[in-house]
Formats: sequence, C-alpha cells, structure tokens
Amino acid sequence: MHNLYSVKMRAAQGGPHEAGGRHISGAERIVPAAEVAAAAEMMARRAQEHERGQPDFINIKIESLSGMKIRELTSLPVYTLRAGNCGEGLHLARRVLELTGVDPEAARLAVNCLLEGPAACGRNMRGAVLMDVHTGCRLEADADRGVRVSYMDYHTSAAGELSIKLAGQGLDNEHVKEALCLATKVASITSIKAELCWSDDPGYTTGYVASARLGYVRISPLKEKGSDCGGRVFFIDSRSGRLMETVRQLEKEPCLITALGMINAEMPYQMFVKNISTGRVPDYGLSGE
Ligand code: WAQ
Ligand code: MG
Repeated sequence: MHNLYSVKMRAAQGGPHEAGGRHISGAERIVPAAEVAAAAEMMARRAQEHERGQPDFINIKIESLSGMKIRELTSLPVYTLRAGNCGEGLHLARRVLELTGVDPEAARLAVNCLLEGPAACGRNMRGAVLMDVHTGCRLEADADRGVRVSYMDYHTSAAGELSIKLAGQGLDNEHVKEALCLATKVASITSIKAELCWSDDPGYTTGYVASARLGYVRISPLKEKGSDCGGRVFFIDSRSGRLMETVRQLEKEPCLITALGMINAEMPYQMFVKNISTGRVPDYGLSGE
C-alpha cells in the first residue's frame, strides 16, 4: 500500500464555508495514483447532484500520503435496531450510549444539542461536537466548525466485499458505507468512548451510536423526514489529558479499513443486549439489563 493519495471534496452554497456559505456536501477517498482523476470527477458530480441544494463553491483537494504511516482497521460490527417513531429512537440511542459508559445526563445533553442545532450560529456544524463523557461539557475549540474527521477510506478489496455483505441486508448505500468508515476510525481512538450521529440530509432518518465495545448500532428513525438538522457528537474522557492528541488523530491520521466486522440482520433491542453480552464484546455496563 504505497503511493496513495487523499482526495477530498467540500461544497457549499452562498460562498465558501469559511465565508459563511451553507454546507451542501463533503466526501473523501484514499486511492492509488491511477484512480485520483476518476475519484475527483465522481466527487464533483456528487456535489452538484446533492439533495441539500446546488452548490456555488466546490473545493477538491488532492494530497500525496507518501511517507505517512497508514493505520489498518477492521470495520465495526453492524447492528440495526428499529423504533416505532423518532421519540422512541432517541430513547434507544440514549440507552445504547449509556451501555457504552456515557453518563446518562451527558447522553441527554448530546441528543438535545443535535436536536437544537449544535453550531453557535444556529446552523448545522461541518464537523462534530466533542463532549466530555462524564459531564456533558463541550470541548471543541470552534463551536461552528467542530472537529472534522479525515483521511479514512476502505481498501479496494474491503469496499467490494462490504457492498456485497450490505446488499444482503438491503443496506448497500453511501450513507451507511461512509458513516461506518468514519465511525470505525473514531472508535479506534482509545480516548473516544462513543459517538452519536444522525444525518443532516432531509431524506435520511436513520442514525447510529458507535463504540469500540458495542460496534456500529444503527437506530431507525432518529429524526423526522424533511428535517435538515443533524450532526455528530464524539464522547471523550477529558480526564485522559489527551484532548489535543485526540483531535490530531481524528483530523490527520490516515486509516484504511482492510477487513470487515459482522453485518447483522435487524434485531430487537433485548436481543442486541443479549448478543453483545454473550459475544466477543465485553459486557461492560450491562448489569441490570
Ligand atoms: N467529521 C466530523 N463530523 C462530520 C463529518 C466529518 N468528516 N462529516 C459530517 N459530519 C457531521 C456534520 O455535523 C454533519 O452535519 C453531520 O455529521 C451529518 O453528516 O447506517 O449521512 O454526512 O444508515 O449527513 C448515518 C446513518 C448517516 C447511516 C450519517 O451524515 C446508516 C450521515 P452526514
Ligand atoms: Mg449530509
């Protein structure tokens, strides 16, 4: 795995993001030199066809990763839980966050933060909120931008296999593949205990809670159809004293997914709890279930 390039795209409406433009779309890949041009072309098209609107600013950045150490990861195991409505979905999300060790009050604050729009400017953030796992205090330096996770992708062979496995569950779409990649990188950083996410795309109502202990737990629905509020919260133990290092890893450390975890069929919450308490995942925090 040498001679790899990072290809990134971000698109906005009403000017560049840094000049206050509204975020439309973003994407990134890590590809061999021969695939750089095709990846860039695909991203330009994707930005122009996004359901959030027509961008008037598209930035495509291409960088060589030559000489950089690239971490190889196995994707988190995927679970899917179904809720009767958003309220029930958000309740499930809080329970799963608590199973990962997030303080119940911090879990409540995180859900409210995404419901209200996490950015200080009242819009969605481009990146994620960093929240203390015990106190629910926000730790990110810039509350409008948040922390952007970057430099992650699937190795070509893993990407092909993933599409086939996801298709078996009717899940072979870009939202799932990209979110699983991001969540796998985030969960691999030991100072991060959990993540909560739902999309800002109005048509996409499934969200997830992820952690290294529990896996990638999809919950559907987490928001009403038509709503363009969405975001991500990463829970970090700030007592670890590794805030700056964690942000650097999230933003800069290249990771490639080279192997895949299980893709499970949809299951009821109780079965999920049983599955994780009897599987290879430690039963941390599961007492009383
Ligand atoms: N780093 C940090 N935060 C990000 C990043 C990133 N690279 N990309 C997006 N975000 C934040 C930002 O606040 C967005 O508004 C928000 O997340 C949602 O981004 O299994 O599609 O790309 O069915 O709209 C989850 C469920 C889909 C997938 C998530 O997120 C499934 C999704 P989106
Ligand atoms: Mg989006």
